[in-house]
This record gives sequence, structure tokens and C-alpha cells, in this order.
Amino acid sequence: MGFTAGFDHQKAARKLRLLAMATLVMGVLNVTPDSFSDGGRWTDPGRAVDRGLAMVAEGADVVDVGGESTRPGARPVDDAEQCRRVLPVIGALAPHVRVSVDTRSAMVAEAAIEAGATLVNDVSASLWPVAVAAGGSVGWVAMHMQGEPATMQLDPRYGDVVGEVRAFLVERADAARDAGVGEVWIDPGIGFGKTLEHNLALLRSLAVLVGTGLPVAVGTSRKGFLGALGGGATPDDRLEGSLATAVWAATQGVAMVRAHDVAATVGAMTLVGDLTAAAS
Ligand code: HH2
Repeated sequence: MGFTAGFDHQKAARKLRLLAMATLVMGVLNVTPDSFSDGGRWTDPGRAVDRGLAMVAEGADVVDVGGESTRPGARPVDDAEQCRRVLPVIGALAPHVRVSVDTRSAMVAEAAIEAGATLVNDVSASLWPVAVAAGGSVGWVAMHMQGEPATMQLDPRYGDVVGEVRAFLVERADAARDAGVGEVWIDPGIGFGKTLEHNLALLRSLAVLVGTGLPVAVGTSRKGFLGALGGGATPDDRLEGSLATAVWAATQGVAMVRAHDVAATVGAMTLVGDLTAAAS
């Protein structure tokens, strides 16, 4: 017998994944000319929306729309240009999927919320007042970065990278929660002012962040440290490393992974969720 007409398979699959405690997948959609991995691919708004809808079909729980690259060496993009890039895309995707806006600008975040975004993905970890102003309907992701994208990889230094990143994120999360933000995520910011050793220490110690009780998000997808580990010379060659680190994160209790290769990542997360459920 065929599927029942009108049955929402995607919704049912998501419910099953939640029951199996599968890690959420945030699909990356950079509407930029210069992002390190997908730069220039989605600058046309129509193509960007199509890619976002394809991610929804592939099972993304959130689509993260960004108009400014924060790769090492990147220069800031002004608010008007970020808005021009992201707002039409957010408006078109928001009826279909939860949309986050990847920005460091309060003004861009506010406009994105107006257009339908319900999550502020903030690599500056400073925009919680925007979520407060939007009321209870908007969540906030606080990511750790040492320095600024233009110079952050020149000479990153820590005494105790795990302890310092944890303390910073907990302090920011407490400030946001005290101000009234109900949904606060923390993210160690893999590759943001970190050497290979710093990234590996943070990935090894994800359980320390999970132990804060805050939901943890992690983005390793196609990043340079995977290449340094022998996992692919170019971003497009780093699928195995991206999946391996996403699976590792899921087994450590991370609640959401940020990924370019959504279908493969959803498949891997579903499998981990099934294994976790079967084991418990
Ligand atoms: N990484 C990037 C951008 N935003 N947000 C969170 N929460 N965590 C991350 O690890 C993270 C992030 C960098 O990746 P990408 O968006 O693909 O590249 P670019 O900054 O060049 O646009």
C-alpha cells in the first residue's frame, strides 16, 4: 500500500528523530561572494532559496543564512549590504523551516527577525539584547571567538583553552538568561582564533561544555583544521572529516551540528540517534 495522501512524512521523520534524540542539523547557506567553502555559489537570491529548500528536503532542522564571511582574514561587510543579501532569502525560507541569521550586527539581526528568522547565530557572542527585544520567540547562539576574523589566526594563545572558552560562554549565557532570553545555545567556535591543537582540545572536551547544562552547537564542517589532519586539501574534499567530527560531537552530547553537506550529516545524525536510543 502507498503512503497516505496528505501525510507529512518530513514532520513524522523529525518526530522520530527527536524521539531517538538525534542531534539537530543546522544547514549552512552563505549568501556571500567569499565564504571559505560555498562563497559565490548562492549569491543569486533565487538560487539561495532553492538551496535552502533543498536543505529542508534533506532534513535540515534549521537553515543558517549569512551575508558576511567570518573566515580567517575576512573584512567586515556593512549592514546595508548584509541586509540586501540575506533578507529576501530569509523571508522566502521562513514559512518552510526554522531560519537563523548568521551575523555580528544588531541591526541586521533585528531586520532578519522582522523577515522571519527565529534564531540569532552570533559569532561575536554579544547580540543577546536583540533576542531580549524580540521577546520570547527568538533564540540566541553565543559562539566563542578570540579576536576578529581579519587577524584571529595570526597568533591565537590560551593558558587553558577549554577552561577559558567554557568560562566565557557560561558568563555570556548567564547574562542573556538573566536578561530574559529563554533559548540560549553555546558554541566553542572551532577555527575562530584557534590553532589545530586548540581545536582538537575543544573537540576532545565537548563533554565539558555539555556539562554546563546549556545546549551546545558545533561547526566543524569543511574547516581548515580537517585539512591539516590529512582530511582533504580543499573544503569540498573534507566530507569524511566533517562527518567524523559531527558524529563525534553527537556522541559527546552536542545538540546541534552546523553543516554544509546536509543530507549526509542528517543521515549520520539519525544513525547515531538510533544507536543511542537502542543502547539506552
Ligand atoms: N562557523 C562559521 C560561521 N558561523 N556559527 C557557529 N555558531 N559556529 C561555527 O562554527 C560557525 C558559525 C564559518 O563557516 P562558514 O559560514 O561556512 O564560512 P564563512 O564564515 O567563510 O562564511
